[in-house]
Amino acid sequence: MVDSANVVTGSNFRARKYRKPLRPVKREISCLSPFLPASALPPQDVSAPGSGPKPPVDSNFNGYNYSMLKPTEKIWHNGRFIAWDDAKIHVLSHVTSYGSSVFEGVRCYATSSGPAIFRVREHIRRLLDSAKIYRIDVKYESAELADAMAELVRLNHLGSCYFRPIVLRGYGDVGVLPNNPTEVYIACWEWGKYLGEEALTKGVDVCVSSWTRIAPNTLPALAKAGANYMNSQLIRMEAHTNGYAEGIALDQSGYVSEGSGENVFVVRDGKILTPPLGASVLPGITRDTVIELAGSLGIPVVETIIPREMLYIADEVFFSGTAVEITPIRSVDRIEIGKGSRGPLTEKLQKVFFDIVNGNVPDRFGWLTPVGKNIPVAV
Ligand code: PPE
Repeated sequence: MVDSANVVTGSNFRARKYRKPLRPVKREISCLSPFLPASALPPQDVSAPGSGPKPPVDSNFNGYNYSMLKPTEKIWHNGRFIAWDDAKIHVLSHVTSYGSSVFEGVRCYATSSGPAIFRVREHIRRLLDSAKIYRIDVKYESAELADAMAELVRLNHLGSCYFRPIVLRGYGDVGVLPNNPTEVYIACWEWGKYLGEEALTKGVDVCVSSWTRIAPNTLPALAKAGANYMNSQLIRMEAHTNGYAEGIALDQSGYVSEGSGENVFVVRDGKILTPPLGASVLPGITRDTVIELAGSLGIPVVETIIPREMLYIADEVFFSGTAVEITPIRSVDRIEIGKGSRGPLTEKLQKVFFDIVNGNVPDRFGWLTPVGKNIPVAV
């Protein structure tokens, strides 16, 4: 059980020795609230995910499906397919001490004409952009990486899956200044619904995080780097500890940035708003997909700074991301959004999105790359 007095989430944390007994205070429960009534907390261990008792898998309360990783046969490593269990690195690899990795998350959908990878070109482009920002030299061409992904789906006999391409600085010298070989891995496995099965239809409860998103010119937000996810972990663990599915972080200026692993959209008066790339957000490929789809439906989308309180008064709020796809948000800091359920625009966007990725309608944007045939993938 969590001792609510020990949950330190806000800036008004008082050192233990000065702490007086708490007077009962009536306040909104949010990630920024330093004091939480015990009744508001989930009956579970608050240690890091992966350790200690795990919440029930079917629970949408904290919205995390812990039984996600099912090993497959093969992983691609530096141009070769190796066994799942052989995809290991040395503990003194540069990445373990210094967080020097860039990676991707990509989905392959089971369409009526076989498995197809969603926006593979854009994902590989972002991977190589992330590597370039960090001066990591990747010696593989985009087409080679895309072919490896298609081949992996075939070798692992998967209908649908999630890919994790990772570029990392490996084993060599020790020291911050890198003098280490680059290792490139691509793994894939079957992955369920990121925030729980019901998240897509019912929506999730989220909070505004007490943690600020990575500030400009600290860790570059346009790069999908492993190190950025230290900040994401703080956001996610805090949300989890306080009984929310996810946290939304504000940027350095206090404007809405993004979730620990998702972009954020707000709907108000028929218009869609999303933070600009300058608000420390990842240039999400699903974000771009939502913008394209909304445009094709004639719904105006504005990339603009969003004050925190706009979340509370929005008609709809939703997340986008490869893992979460398009997930409605039904409350923020326990304030109901709209009617407290999935909103009509969110549902409309989900419908066109899933119709395309599931192959129910023609792929008019050219977003799907079928893997069924053993042909080179053009990138
Ligand atoms: N912001 C962050 C911080 C982020 O990690 C993601 C993806 C997005 C936005 C959305 O980007 P895109 O997937 O291109 O639409 N998060 C990936 C990793 C999730 C994880 O838990 O690991 C993902 O969704 O695959």
